Amino acid sequence: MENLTMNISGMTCGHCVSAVAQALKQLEGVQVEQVQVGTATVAYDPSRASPDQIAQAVESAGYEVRPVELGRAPQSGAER
Ligand SMILES: [Cu+2]
Repeated sequence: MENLTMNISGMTCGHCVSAVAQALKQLEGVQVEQVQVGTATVAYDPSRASPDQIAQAVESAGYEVRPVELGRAPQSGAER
């Protein structure tokens, strides 16, 4: 299992937390580790799920995802 932590914008309350957790739980090969307002961490099986799929599930729940541990998003480190 690999870990994936996402920054999620658009989350404001407990309802958002459960909506995101729900969306993640429906994915195959994904285990929800922690969901909080603004961030979610999952463990996933790379042979069954990809970070893209995981991010997409959150996005289709209505939130915007910025992956922080994909190693491919250019990070300026100047995010206020
Ligand atoms: Cu909410």
